[in-house]
Amino acid sequence: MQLHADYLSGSSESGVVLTNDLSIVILRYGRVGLQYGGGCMMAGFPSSKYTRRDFLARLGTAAAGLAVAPRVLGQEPETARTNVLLITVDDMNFDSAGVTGCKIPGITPSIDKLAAQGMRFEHAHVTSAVCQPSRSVLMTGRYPHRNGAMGFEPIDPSVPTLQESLREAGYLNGIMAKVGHLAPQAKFCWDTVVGANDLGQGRDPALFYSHSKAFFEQAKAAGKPFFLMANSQDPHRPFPGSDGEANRKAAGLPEVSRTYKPEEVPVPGFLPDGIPDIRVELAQYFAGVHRCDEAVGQVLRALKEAGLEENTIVFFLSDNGMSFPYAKTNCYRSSTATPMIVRWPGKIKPNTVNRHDFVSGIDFMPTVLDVFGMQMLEGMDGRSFLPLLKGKRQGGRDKVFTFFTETSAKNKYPMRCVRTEKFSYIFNAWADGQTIFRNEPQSGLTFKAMQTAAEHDDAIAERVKFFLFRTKEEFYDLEADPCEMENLINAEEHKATIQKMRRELLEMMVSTKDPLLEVFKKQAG
Ligand SMILES: [Ca+2]
Repeated sequence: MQLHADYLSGSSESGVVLTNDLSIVILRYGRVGLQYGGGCMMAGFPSSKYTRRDFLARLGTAAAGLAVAPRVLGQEPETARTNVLLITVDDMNFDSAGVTGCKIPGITPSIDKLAAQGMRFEHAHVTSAVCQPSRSVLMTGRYPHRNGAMGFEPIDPSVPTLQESLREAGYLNGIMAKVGHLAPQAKFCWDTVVGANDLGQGRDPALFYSHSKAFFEQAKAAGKPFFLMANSQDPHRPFPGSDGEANRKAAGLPEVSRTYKPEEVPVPGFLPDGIPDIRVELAQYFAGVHRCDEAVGQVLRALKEAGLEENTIVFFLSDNGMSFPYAKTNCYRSSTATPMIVRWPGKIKPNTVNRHDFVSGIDFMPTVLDVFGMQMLEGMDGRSFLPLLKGKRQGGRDKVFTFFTETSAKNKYPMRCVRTEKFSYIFNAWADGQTIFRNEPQSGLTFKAMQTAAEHDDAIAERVKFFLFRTKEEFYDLEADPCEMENLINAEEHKATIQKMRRELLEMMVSTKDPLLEVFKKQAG
């Protein structure tokens, strides 16, 4: 950093050896960490040769970024810095934490404690219920079709990322696990990368502690504010104790500290109860939930021990719902609802719950930019919910749009959804009566057990058949049917509401140039 400041002030000739290749200056400036994660091209600064005069002249384009981070120039006291810690968990359902309603005693003490220290949102949703699209939305503020990562693809290189803005402003960018789910890596400017292999397959709480502690100390030593994305890979499949996990044990997966009996765990309302194998698999899932909570707790412990708790805004969320039928990789409530918590000491009133405002994945990047007073970028679909964090009101927070396009195996099942507090409307472009839905949440015990039970239970048979084939449109009354079991798309009494929601979806698709627009116009209604 000193190198950078000296260079700007023109004093670099006195004792500091500098190259005139700007990209090298910037890369050196950012190269602080456990492992350098790849190059990051600053906007307007291609990696050709530049003189110091060129550098200063071109600095104008980046001046806003530097101006909002005067600490880069050493003009702001250490205590005034704000860091961002984003902790994500992988495939945890919104209601699997104690604070969000799970009745298993002590299932998520760390998440519960974080909620008691901050603000929790009851209507937070990710934008797409699968890893890479969900995470790419967070870091671009754009819907999947507007950032390029509709499935397991890299974002469009022309789309600006949050990490690029932060890099420009002098922040240290770090990531732990799930690294490949933000691509191409050069667009995400990681100064520090801790791969899943160094974190017990992204699931070892003790390694999350030691590596996050090292990152915080590195940021302090570098004199930089930071953005750290700490990603637990629990409770993603393979669940602890499952056959799938046994096959991967040699790869460094840690043991769980707690296991659950099938009779101890709740069965979500969208799955049938009374089937032994479903409870067996849910018990495995909840062992993963508890372990992800331990990872959350260890990262927060490291933050506190580093003395950075007061100056760090912490965001917590799950990147999508649980990997069971009718949740992950769909557009149901349990697909995208996420137990979002934000803690910011002295700024956010502790132990508050926002029960009505809808916030979603597209809002994360603009909110972080707003927290830092940084310039909003053009082209983002989301908007800052900082006013809500400060206890103020904000209009237009009555719905979210959610998306699904393709599986990790590249099978396309395009869906769109508009969701309010009272109703949800889902459009399944792929549902043609022939195409069969096949995806990861059907692996393991639960879906097989449903298929077996379907042989002698008509209600379960109907649920299995509907899941496999769906229908073009779905509509649910969430007050009467929060688990979205009864499709009311043909209900006369909801006709006006359904039309209104179709119109809202259409308007979003038109305004964002959704590639599914023409299909929707032809097939909906
Ligand atoms: Ca996930």
